[in-house]
Amino acid sequence: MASVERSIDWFRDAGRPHRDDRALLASVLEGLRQHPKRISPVWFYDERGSCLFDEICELPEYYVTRTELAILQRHLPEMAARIRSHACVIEPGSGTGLKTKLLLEALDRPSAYVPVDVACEHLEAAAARLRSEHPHICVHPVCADFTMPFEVPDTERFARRAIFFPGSTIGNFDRHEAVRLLARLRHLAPGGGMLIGFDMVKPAGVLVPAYDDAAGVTAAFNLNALEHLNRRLGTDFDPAGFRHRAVWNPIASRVEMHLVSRHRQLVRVGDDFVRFATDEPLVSEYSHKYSLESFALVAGAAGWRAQQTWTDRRGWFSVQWLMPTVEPVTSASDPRTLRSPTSGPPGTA
Ligand code: AVI
Repeated sequence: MASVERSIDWFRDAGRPHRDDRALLASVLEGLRQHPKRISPVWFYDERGSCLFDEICELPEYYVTRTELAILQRHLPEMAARIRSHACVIEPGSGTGLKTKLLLEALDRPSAYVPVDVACEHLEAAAARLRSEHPHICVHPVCADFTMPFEVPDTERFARRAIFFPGSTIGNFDRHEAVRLLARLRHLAPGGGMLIGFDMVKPAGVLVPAYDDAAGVTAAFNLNALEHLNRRLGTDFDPAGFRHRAVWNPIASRVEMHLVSRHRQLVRVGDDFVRFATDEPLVSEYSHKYSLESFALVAGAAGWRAQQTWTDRRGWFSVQWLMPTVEPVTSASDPRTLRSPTSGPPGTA
């Protein structure tokens, strides 16, 4: 449980510019003292990292974005029928990109759109754009960390709510975090549903290149986290002293992104030093892949049940319309029911 608390803290801390830097440093240092060493994937997303992520979404090897988009384009009328008319759409992580635009256009007279994101300026700018494109929809951006409790504007108190959570963002949380997050979102939409996209298990020969592309964009994205840390917290990581690695961990059912130390080195983190051995990995991201059954367990533990499932022909990605169950099917804190190893693969733990 402690590791769950810690890693949700990571998401929260790194996104908050007003957090005092010492607390942020302490949180980074805590991750660097784990075995294996870890940093939060939030460190990917500075200005450059966000551009690199956009590039990743266009890569031939990164099937995730285009597969989900194709499912949405094919089945949007059915999805819109599930969401029904006059809905208030809440989007954690506020992708104000193509998927959001397509969904809002497919819906019958949506009453409001509530994007939720910690990047406040970016959020306001995107909201202004959306308002001018869709003057009939009330856009209420909420500047908040969606992994923490947040309020939907009071004006939307009585609207039927639908959560839109695409992109397999849920895969970047371990199973216990995912249950906690989905349970929190369930309370946000009492009686409403959630349209969620998640990536599915597939051969390692497809998964690994998706996270280790030939053009080296994902490698640059991964290494950029170190530049971001240096700039934001004054650490002295030498990005040239690390190499990118993506591995498929079949036991935990996830792709892991590592930054592997090329040689023995010491890195200054605040007033402390962190020692890296040659070939020692620093884990920068987990991207969990689900089967329909394993996702049903996670969703069920959070009090959701799939009412409709859409997948592509290869079964690589799934979009589901979830509705709340009366009671969560399992206890979120019971590791036996979830069967979710959270430690690294043999050799890295
Ligand atoms: C944002 N998230 C769903 C991406 C993923 O596939 O886990 C992040 C990413 N990491 C490397 N490539 C893409």
